[in-house]
Amino acid sequence: MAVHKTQVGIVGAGPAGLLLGQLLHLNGIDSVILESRPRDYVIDRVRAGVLEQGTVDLLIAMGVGAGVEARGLRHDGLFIGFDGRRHRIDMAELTGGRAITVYGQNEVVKDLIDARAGSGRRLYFEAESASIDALDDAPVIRFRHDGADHEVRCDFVAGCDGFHGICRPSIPPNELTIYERTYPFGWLGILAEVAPSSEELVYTYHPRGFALFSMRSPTVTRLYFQVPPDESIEGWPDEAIWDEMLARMTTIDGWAPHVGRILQKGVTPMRSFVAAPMRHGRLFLAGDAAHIVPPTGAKGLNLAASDVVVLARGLKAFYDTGGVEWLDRYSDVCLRRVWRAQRFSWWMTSALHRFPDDGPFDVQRQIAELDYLTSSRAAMTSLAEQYAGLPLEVSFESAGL
Ligand code: RFL
Ligand code: PHB
Repeated sequence: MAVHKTQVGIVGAGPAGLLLGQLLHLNGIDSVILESRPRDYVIDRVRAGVLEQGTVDLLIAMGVGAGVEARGLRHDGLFIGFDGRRHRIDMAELTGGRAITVYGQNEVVKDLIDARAGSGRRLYFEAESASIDALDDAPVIRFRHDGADHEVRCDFVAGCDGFHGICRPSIPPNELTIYERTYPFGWLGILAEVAPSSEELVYTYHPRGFALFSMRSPTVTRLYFQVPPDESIEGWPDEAIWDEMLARMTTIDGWAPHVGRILQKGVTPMRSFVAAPMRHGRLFLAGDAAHIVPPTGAKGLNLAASDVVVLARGLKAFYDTGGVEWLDRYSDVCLRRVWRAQRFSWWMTSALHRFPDDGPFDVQRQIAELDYLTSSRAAMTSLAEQYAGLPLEVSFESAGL
């Protein structure tokens, strides 16, 4: 049995685990990161694309912002499409200059893995954590790596292992309250090798269902549309996908996505989920391990980032002074932001999707809501400030940046 000793054992090398590892490193706190998947799988996995202003500022403050500054696409606004028209919401003008940046989650993860390598701190790929024990006093994480049994002995465990990880299930069920909603649809998403036909995102409400126009770079378009939750991707040849995209997104004035070769396609279910509290003994959950939002608000990755800033602040205070006040407040501080993002994501989802049981009344109500949203400055400002991101609860300085 190989034994690894460290201050913080981090399970999962997604955005939450990698960001936390780097924040701790910058504060001189050691960690070991365990990731069940191979390095290339973690980097190639296509997921989120929208970074809030605060997440971009965080990457820059952490010294890992060179990629997002060079290749990130700053968007000052977004479009809401319905009734065959696109309506622009000028986010920057409405929020005093705040914006979002399109930069793939896989790019963020790659930049952070490079930074981890540069820090000389330990990160094991293909190291699947099997159990965590002794969470009340001296935590131990057991994992398999290179055909052998290993264990990490640490002061704290950060459960950054996503929705399907082992950290949340290792908390006794009677100590957690689960809040959950599943939606009667999923998203079929594609990555296409073609220049985006709009410089900003377009969220479309259509009688056939929701559709979203996004992008990854000046040569790669990312598109989604609403499908039944159990839809099989095998039933969707590329041509049928393009027909459906164009049917939902083409506007009266002739705007439509450019069609190109599909590089990747898949179906994602949609759910809202919160596990509270986000802490048990010396285990702290962060990111998707503790909460899932439907992707309509583009909040998942950004919440993972805000959680770990709060956690880093608490761990820094502990190692600086022995004080546990910030660690004790971790769950409450995070959950306030999590619930506001949940509410926003639920609202965006409800406003823009067709619900199977909805009748003509609901359709007219939805159109009236979108009409109000795109014509009232107050309503647009509300969307803009939430989409660009509500302020973080703790300052970067207090987290040692
Ligand atoms: P992750 O990224 O799931 O990382 C968890 C990591 O833990 C590993 N793991 C284990 N490692 C060791 N031992 C075990 N037993 C383990 N079990 C699991 C996993 O392999 C994995 O590497 O969670 P994290 O770090 O909390 O990050 C969360 C984000 O990935 C997620 O919230 C976003 O991708 C959500 N999301 C979006 N968020 C945004 O902010 N903006 C967006 O535009 C956006 N679009 C999206 C999205 C998610 C999507 N999908 C596929 C769910 C679009 C889509 C389609
Ligand atoms: C994406 O580009 O993948 C994306 C953009 C906005 C969303 C969700 C996903 O709301």
